[in-house]
Formats: sequence, C-alpha cells, structure tokens
Amino acid sequence: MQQSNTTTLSTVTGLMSQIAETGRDTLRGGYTRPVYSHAEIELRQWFIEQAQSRGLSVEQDGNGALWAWWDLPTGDRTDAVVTGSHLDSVPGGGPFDGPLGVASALTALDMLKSRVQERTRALAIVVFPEEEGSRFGVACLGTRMMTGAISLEKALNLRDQDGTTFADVARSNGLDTRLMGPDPTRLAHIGAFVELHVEQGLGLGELDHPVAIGGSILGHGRWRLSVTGQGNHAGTTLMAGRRDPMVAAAQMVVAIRNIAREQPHARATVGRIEPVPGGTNVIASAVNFWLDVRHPDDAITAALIQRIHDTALDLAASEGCELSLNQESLSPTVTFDATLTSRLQGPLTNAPVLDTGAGHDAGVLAAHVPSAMIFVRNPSGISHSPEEYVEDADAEIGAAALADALAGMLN
Ligand code: HGY
Ligand code: MN
Ligand code: MN
Ligand code: MN
Repeated sequence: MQQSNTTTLSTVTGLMSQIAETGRDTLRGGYTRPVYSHAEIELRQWFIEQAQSRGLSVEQDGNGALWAWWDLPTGDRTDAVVTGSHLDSVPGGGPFDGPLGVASALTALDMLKSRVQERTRALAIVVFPEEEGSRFGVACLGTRMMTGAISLEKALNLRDQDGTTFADVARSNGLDTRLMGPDPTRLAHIGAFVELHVEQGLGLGELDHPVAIGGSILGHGRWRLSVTGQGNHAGTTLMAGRRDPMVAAAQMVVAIRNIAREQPHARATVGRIEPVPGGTNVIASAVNFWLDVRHPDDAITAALIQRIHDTALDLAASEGCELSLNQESLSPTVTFDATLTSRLQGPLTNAPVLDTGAGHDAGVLAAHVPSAMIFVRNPSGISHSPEEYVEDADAEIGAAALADALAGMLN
C-alpha cells in the first residue's frame, strides 16, 4: 500500500489509487478482501490514517465498525449526519464495491471542511464490517448486529470456511464479545445516513447520467441446502444404485434457474457449491450449496422458496438422497426515506431515482434511521466481478454530489 499523502491526494481517484494493490486476487482476478483478512485490516488501517490526517477522531464500536467523527466544538454527537460504506469484498470482486463509498466520503469531507463555516450537526464517516457476508455467510453482519437484526448468539456462532467462529475472529481482532450486539445508543445518535455506492447494474449507463438516488432495495435472502447420499470409491462403484448427492444437486441448480425464470423480476443464484469430501476419485457423501433469491415482492420470494424446496426434495428422493434447507438470512424489500431522498434531489438536480437488487448497510439501517443512497455510474453494469468500473470523472462527480447532499444537512 502506497504511503498516504493527503495534502495532495484529496480526490476519489487519488485515494482509490492508494489501495489499488491491497487484496488483489491474482488467481481469480479482482480483489478478495474478506472481513478481518490481512487485506481488509490493511484497508482499515488506511482509512484510520486518512481520517486521522483530516483531524477526525476515530473509534471502533463494539461490533467492529470504524467511526471517524468530524465533531462539533461542543462534542455533541446527537442527530449526527453519517455517511460511509464497507471495505470488505466478495471473492474476486471489483475495486469499487464498498471502497468507493468510503473514499468518496473522505473527499466529500475535504470539500465540506473548505466550505461549511457554521454547522449544528456532527458528521461521521463509518466503515461497517462484513457487508458482503463473504466470510461468515450473513450480509451486512455489522449493521445487523448493531440494529439487533441478528441475535448476538447466532452472529458469534457463525463460522467461516475454516470452521473458525466469528466470536474467535472478533476476539483475535481486539473485540470483547460481551460488548457486541445491539447498540441502541449509537443508533439513536444517527440523524441521517447516506451511503454512496457504485451502481451494480446498467441503470445510469442507459440513462446517460453520472449519479442516481436510491429508491428501494429488493427483498433478498440466503438459504443453505445440504444434500446427503452415499460416498464411495469412483472406480469400484457401478452407476446403478449410486446415491450421488452431486447429481441431485446439479439437477436442483438447473431447476432453481427454471423456477426463477417463471417470475419476471426474480433473481435466483447458486454461486457457491461445496462437495464433501471433494475428491476427484470420490463419489461425494454430501453436497452443500448456497442459494440467493431476490424479488421486489416478499410474498413471491417466499413462494419461490417453497417451490424450490418442494422440487429439491423430489429431486433428492429421485437420486436416493436426503435434503435439508436452512434459511441463513432474509431481508424485506426496503424503500429509502422519502424526506431524505427528496432532500437529495435538490443538490442532485435531475438525478434519477433507481431501485437496486443489491443489498447494502443503508438497507438494514433504513428500518431504524432515515437512510438514503447515491449511486455512481458503472458503464460496465457489472459488479461482484473484476469488470466493475467507474470513470474517474464520474467518481469525482459522485463525491461532489455527496458533499452537496451532506452540506445541506449539517444545520
Ligand atoms: O449481496 C449484495 O447484494 C451486496 O453486495 N452485499
Ligand atoms: Mn457493497
Ligand atoms: Mn457487494
Ligand atoms: Mn453496502
């Protein structure tokens, strides 16, 4: 990571260039920055340095989120204006998903410090942990813990792919599990939360506009399906009579795609599948895979899951296998705060209001504090991939738009 030199690099592209080598995934392409990995810890350190070099006071809350405060002279933090995003990524993700919101917040703060003389509200830049849920399986884990959207017990017992619990990882990163969980006091201090994020889709690309305001987030959930059969030797087991969970799971994945295709606005994805034990010459004894389903209508999401479950049970039985399906997380469709959204439309003149299929911490917070989002154009429309892209000029426009939005909220 390049040494930070904030006297000159107070542009988004300048800040993003400082972290361009952190967590590069040479195998998959893109970036792999799971929460509390070496890469994400390095990004946290970068953020702390950047914030402190701007005179912000930085603290880590009980759940591991970083808060950088541009305090009032009085130190009063009630009704604070908060912006920020996340620094963790999906495996092989793009450079902008998360970090763009953090870098834009730092740049917007530079702009605000040069032009806001009088203010009555403190401003904080926040970095939430485990937004992607890539390590422990539950997206927006940090905001779900802060708001109580997940029980502390369930959160602490989540395990990563090595079997390490979130509790152990949190403790080894200096957190006291007795202080984790719902944080109503901190939540009550947030007067408004605005998250800037790279657009994950082609809305702006087709509208030829650099920024948009978030309208709503599709309801979405994650389920774990476990198919169990009879493990055996690949060479000594004839095809007749096999109870191969890999064959059952493969049919389920295709069936899921076909069921989702029947609903025009549905999205259903199996992006992670793990055979047990996973040997080339071994008939798997079990196959675990994770399902991500999203739809604007929560009732249709529920109906889709029911259909998928019933179909998967039949497919398992046809292969002599067993099936268990467990819900890991479920978030209802969220519409952002109308008052805050209309306040953004002033400074962000003509910015379209776009719905998104991507989940965000702002979506979790929206049930508790007035929340809104600003999206920055991604000409590729692709995200959760190395092909995610933002033009330098649009990145700077995004930060200026965020500064304009926040400037009007500091009194
Ligand atoms: O999965 C999502 O929608 C978000 O990127 N965590
Ligand atoms: Mn994100
Ligand atoms: Mn993401
Ligand atoms: Mn987010």
